[in-house]
Amino acid sequence: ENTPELRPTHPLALAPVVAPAASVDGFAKQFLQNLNFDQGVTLSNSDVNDQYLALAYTVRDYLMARWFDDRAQQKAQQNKTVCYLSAEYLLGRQLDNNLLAARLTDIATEALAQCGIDIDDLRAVEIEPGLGNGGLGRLAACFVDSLATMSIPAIGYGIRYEYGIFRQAFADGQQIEQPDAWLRMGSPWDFAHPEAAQTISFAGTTETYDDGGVERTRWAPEWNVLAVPYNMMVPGYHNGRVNTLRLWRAVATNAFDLHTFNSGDYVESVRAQTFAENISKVLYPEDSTPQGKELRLQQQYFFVAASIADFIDNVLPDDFDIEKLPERVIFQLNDTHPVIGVPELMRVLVDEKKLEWDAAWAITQKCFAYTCHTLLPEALEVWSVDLLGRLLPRHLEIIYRINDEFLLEVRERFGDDEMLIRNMSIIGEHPYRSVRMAYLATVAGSKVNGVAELHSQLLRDNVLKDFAKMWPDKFTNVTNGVTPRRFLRLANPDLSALITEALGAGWTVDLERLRGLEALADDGDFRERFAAVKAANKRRFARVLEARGDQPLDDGHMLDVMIKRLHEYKRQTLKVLHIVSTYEGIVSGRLDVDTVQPRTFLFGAKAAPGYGMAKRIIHLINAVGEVVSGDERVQGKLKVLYPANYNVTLAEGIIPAADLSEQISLAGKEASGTGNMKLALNGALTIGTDDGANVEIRKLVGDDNFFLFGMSEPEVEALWAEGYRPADVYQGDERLRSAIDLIASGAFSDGDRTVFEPLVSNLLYEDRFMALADFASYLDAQERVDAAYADQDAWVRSAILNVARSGYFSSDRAMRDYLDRIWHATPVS
Ligand code: 475
Repeated sequence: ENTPELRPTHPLALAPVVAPAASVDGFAKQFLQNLNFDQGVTLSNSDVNDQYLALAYTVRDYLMARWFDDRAQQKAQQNKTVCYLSAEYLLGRQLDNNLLAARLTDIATEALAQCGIDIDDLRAVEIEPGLGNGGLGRLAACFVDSLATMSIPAIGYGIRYEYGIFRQAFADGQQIEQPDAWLRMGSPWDFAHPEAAQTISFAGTTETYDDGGVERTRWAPEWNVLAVPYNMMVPGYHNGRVNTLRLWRAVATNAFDLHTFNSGDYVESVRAQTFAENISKVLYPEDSTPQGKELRLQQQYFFVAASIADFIDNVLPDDFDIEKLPERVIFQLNDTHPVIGVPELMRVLVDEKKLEWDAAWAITQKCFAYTCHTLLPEALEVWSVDLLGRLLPRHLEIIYRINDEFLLEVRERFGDDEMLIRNMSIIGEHPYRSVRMAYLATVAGSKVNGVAELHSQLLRDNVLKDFAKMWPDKFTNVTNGVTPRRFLRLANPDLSALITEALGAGWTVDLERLRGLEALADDGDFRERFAAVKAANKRRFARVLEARGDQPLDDGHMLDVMIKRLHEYKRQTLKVLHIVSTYEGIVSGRLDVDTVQPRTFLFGAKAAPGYGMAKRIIHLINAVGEVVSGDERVQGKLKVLYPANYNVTLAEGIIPAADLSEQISLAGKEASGTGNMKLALNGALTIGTDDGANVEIRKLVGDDNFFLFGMSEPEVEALWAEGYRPADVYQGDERLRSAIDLIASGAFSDGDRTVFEPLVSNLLYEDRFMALADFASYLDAQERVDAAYADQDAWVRSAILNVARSGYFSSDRAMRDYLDRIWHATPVS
């Protein structure tokens, strides 16, 4: 902005930016140039990381002109922009996705081959940016992909954590965490813009002052940090568009050390800068269980305040009339992590832009919408008033006023029902005074959505029922989706080729076209080819395991996968009980080993480092795996695989190879799930409860192609109401008793009965997620799975129908729903 007006005369400076030639020669030339002049090595001196970086720079070079164009057009058109505010983006590797989007895969492969390089070797060295925990973060990554592909003006805003989700390793079957130094070998996909840094303030005091007869408030903060944006390209698929993901990094200001810490000790004041830089240092590894730590609130305010300021200062034109803000932006709140943006926008409008409170509030309410991703009460974020008031004193005042006016509205509407007022208040009083962020988001947002039909209904009926009564139209549903580019086209190239051969190429951006495969499910020839693809994917995944040094994947095994965060409500324990029960059946002679369907049970899951029970479950899975896989009496029929450090890259290997998808959460607990969609889309059959998006998957693929088991959500409620005693279930079911007894006996812990005792007694005497109550039904469903798998031809038919009927779960469809129901933004023309 402060660059003086340039007056170039050189013809090159006047010409438009052009991409390198889209040919093998053009690519090779650009690649070698980047290797020489950006990496500073010759081809013969370069190592694989040099080559990977030069390749990444080259891909970038092809996208650059489009990126410039897109920004210019968006600036010119002044369309409404979707600003997706998310503390997490679980992106996965970038290279292949960007090659695909820019149609460069073949050219790049050939150009590198002509340089003597196998592109697969370069693919392998990319470290994925793991800037998220699980479903919520991966969803954000799918959404920005779809927005770019649909030419929607959108900016993803988030945090550039220096350390992403920890790397998981196992020692004696137990999880250990290692830091994820993902930036160590370079980060070729982002661009730092220190000149566009925002100053973000914290703490201090507020005071009122007389502003020409109007009383206003100002905030005198105590300390600042700089938020430096790093821009990443988000290329649309084959549409020539490139959107931006803008991630903020915290950097100390000069004022920071001088003002607050300067005591004449230079070394100490420089050292103190790390305090500020800690804000973007590390991703909190808790999934679905916020910890209420001060640094986390700092992170949240840091990125949201920077994003709002960035949008107003840099995206809007200089002379913009701020009262028109809702015409130009919608800030979508990805769960409650960015909700502090609500009082921040109020502060900007009232204190800085000097709008009246009511006008500011009317604007703010139109500019935000809130997506809730959970149903677990413990996952609803609250901040103690103490902490929030200390860190953000002005924001706390604003929250109080929002609440006062909101509660007046409640009284007007429902009378002086003090119980109701207490229940709906944004400020909770027990066990300590706190700000309920989900309530603040609900009061402030123009819309509130859940992420699957059942979830949205439970939000309306339970978690936010008083709010839904007050504002029925505020509540809506948008069922989640996944990007077909990454999770079908890239992850499953053979199936993609088969689909393209059958249906033509358009399905990648119009996934409902997969319906065309339905007719082919009855074509024996097609079934054979489909089965051959699945078999090839298993072999490919077996090679991935081998390269990682994991246990092998045996031929002829059904691949039964449970891949998701380790959490009690997801019930990995129920899966373990099935494995143990089958094993126990074989060794006790109850089951004839010759009739047992060979199966490999594959787990992929990280546990939050502080979540003791989840870590114990990991230990149990590994312990059971070691015994079961190694017992000769099992004759190799049952194998348990638990490759460490499940991440997006590993998921891309597992999902296309999977036969069976385990979606076995207790009904009413899993908001949606998205792995369930990815697996169905790749032809795995689901064994699942009526929970989250499983409900919609089952409706679409049909009961014949889905293994339903377990209590429904109303049945779960009824059982709780009546009094659930898991020990009674244990007593009444011999198979269950044998399985649990075997674990309790120390059979999986070298005879040591203490190791898994806490887990066993939790199941017997608490079992919050009712694994025992659903056990019998689960085992029955697993028997149906075995019977169905024995008829391979029928199984493959079901698998094809799963693919054919999963088009609805494209994140493109989810984006259309957000656009129609919430955002009302239109594509760039
Ligand atoms: C749901 N993460 C899935 C997915 O909608 C759903 C919470 C706090 C702090 C850090 N991360 C979180 C989540 O709550 C989360 O990932 N929720 C998940 O969102 C996308 O499919 O059912 O559990």
